[in-house]
Amino acid sequence: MKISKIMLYHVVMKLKAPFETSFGKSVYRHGVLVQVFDDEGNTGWGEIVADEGPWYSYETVETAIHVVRDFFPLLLKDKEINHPEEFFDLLQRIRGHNMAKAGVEEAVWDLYSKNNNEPLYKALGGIRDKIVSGVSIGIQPTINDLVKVVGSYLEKGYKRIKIKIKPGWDVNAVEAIRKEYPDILLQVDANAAYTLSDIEVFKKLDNYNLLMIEQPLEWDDLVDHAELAKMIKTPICLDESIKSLHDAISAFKLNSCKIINIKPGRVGGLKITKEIARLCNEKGRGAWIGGMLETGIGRGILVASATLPGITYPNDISGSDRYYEEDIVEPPWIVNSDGTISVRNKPGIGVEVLEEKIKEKYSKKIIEINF
Ligand code: OSB
Ligand code: MG
Repeated sequence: MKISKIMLYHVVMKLKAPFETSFGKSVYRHGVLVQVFDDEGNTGWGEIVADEGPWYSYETVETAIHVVRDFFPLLLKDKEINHPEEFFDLLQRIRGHNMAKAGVEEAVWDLYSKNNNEPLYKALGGIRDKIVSGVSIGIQPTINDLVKVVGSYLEKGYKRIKIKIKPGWDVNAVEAIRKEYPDILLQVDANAAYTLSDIEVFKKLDNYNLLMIEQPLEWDDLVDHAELAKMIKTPICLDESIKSLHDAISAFKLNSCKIINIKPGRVGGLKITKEIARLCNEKGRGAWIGGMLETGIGRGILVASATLPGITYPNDISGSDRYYEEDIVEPPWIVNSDGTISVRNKPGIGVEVLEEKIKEKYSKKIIEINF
């Protein structure tokens, strides 16, 4: 296939409840939906998970639009793509901008698997037809609120709880949850809010049987994490620091982490997601798929990714209703009563994309890129 056109939709969707992390509070989720067209007019969908501002990583909605619009056609025009795994290398000259690359690459995977009449998870090499869901709970107004929110997700069937932590909202939050729920699968995510000088906090967190602590230190660090890993029992999971297969290899060489939260957007797409999952498997390290509050399009990509061999922990992939009043796909993603999400055995991502709704209700800006 050849790509003949890319449409970008800068969408703005109101979250059901504000999502607060150590790097800020989101009321609306911004993102860029991607629709690619091949030379026969078939289409595939993907999602660029960059946020409005450079808070989680340096990419933003506008940098992603800039890079896709101004540099992708140069590298993709007239290029024959036999398999989506070839796509990442076509963009090799572009340094970084993994979220922009991933969103378009995912759309190529969707298009390819639709053209082959097979579900995306099968095209990827997935090995299971349902994935273990988990929920990521933001910082709440009070500890009491937090314990209530945790309870409400457990009632809905979620089997693993992750809470966001930051200095002043860490040991106290974990202690309160553990008092009420001593045995649940519980983990914490600091989004890079600490330094090695906070060792006393990490030592205290060691007493609460946490599954893991995610990205405690600086967003692109590997060295200090390796030092911390020697001082605490709780396994370290890296998110922000792992931006490529090379980072994953380095992290394991240095023993910076035991587990990787693989986000397809952060690493540049599904090809690299597969490679990192394979590496984790080979090295006996843990892996799971992380979300970025995606719409139903990106969520379908996450679900397919979580079927890969090598994915060994519950994922940050919740039902559509955890995020939004309504989704932009039909049917929305639903968590089964056993805390899993089932794949859809339909071609591609396997959902109907509600194009009119995207265009009329949620798009702030639509960009057409002709090749
Ligand atoms: O650090 O994992 C993170 C959301 C936005 C940015 C960063 C993160 C998150 C989450 C939410 O934790 C996971 C989800 O999509 O439910
Ligand atoms: Mg994280």
